[in-house]
Amino acid sequence: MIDESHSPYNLLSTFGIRLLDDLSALDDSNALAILQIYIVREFRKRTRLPNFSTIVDVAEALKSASNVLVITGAGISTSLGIPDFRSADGIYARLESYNLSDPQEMFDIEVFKSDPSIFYDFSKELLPVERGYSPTHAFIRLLQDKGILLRQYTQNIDDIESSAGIEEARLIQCHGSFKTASCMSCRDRVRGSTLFKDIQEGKIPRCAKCLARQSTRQTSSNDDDDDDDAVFGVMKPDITFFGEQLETRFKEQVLLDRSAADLVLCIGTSLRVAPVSDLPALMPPAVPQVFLSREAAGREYVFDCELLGACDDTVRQLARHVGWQEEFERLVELGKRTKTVEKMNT
Ligand code: CNA
Repeated sequence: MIDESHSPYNLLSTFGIRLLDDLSALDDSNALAILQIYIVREFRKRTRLPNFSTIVDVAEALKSASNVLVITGAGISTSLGIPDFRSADGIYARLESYNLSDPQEMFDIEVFKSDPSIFYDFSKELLPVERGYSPTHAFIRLLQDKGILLRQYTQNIDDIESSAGIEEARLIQCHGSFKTASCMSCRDRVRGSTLFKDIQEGKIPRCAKCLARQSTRQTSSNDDDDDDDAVFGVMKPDITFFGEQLETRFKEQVLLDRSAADLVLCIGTSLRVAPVSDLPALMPPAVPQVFLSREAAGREYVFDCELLGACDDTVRQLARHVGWQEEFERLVELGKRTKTVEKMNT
């Protein structure tokens, strides 16, 4: 395809992918999209590595690793009281109480534009209000302290990684985060925490600059076009909604990291949300891949080792096996104290 001797469409038939008659007149970009899905699916047919299946194997790999790639999801924050989406007590189980029929509506940019209160109604549950961090965050921080954290790709928007001290350069917040927020009208960007009080009180946070401009305009003339716009001056946390582009660093960094990673740890995620769910499949086959979560991944994929259970317990066991127990517990305590200090200040 690079030297243009094969079109995506021809490659589809070369790989034996038979399309429905309706799809026989695909243009190149659509054919490429389908080809991409099949290539990823092919990669996903990974063969388990020999002699790598137990927690001891993972511990040994950690001892010799220099570039650990960590993929995380909502499960690493549930012990802090932030619900995930898909667990039995997760946010999706309570959709009706938010008057929603489809979970995707929660993060749909068009839904937000027509009624931001829907998003603000449930998002108060996801706020990182007490900036502590979980033992799993502590473990990832320990990897960084040991100089072996290549990158953490987090799907989480709670920005607890920052509280745990994960350096910006080591962290890709694939779906953005509550760290900053921008005005839907003038794009002015502020610290996300400045919105938290309004969100907790059930108010829609507004942009001070736009409100000031609006009131000046209203006093000078009665003309007020902005009233028709449901999101005029509404602040939106810089998290990626369906219909918006993913963090730009994501794609570039994945390509660099895929050749450097020597161990992949996938923690506290159902692995159902693309493109993050495709990350393990993009790694070279010889790199050991470990899945640490409460239940099996939501998509069929061969990990070398699956350590199912509460991830805080699993990483504690891992730290013990590697001989990092003391340093790990010190960071865990620090995580708890951060929370206490915050509580004392409020
Ligand atoms: P998900 O689909 O809700 O899956 C979470 C997974 O974690 C489930 O399979 C659970 O079984 C597992 N899990 C829950 N608690 C634990 C625990 N203590 N130990 C081990 N495993 C546990 O969430 P994903 O992250 O996979 O999906 C990606 C979505 C979720 C992203 O778009 C996020 O923005 C979104 N989300 C983020 C947060 C947050 O930032 N804390 C909270 C809720 C949802």
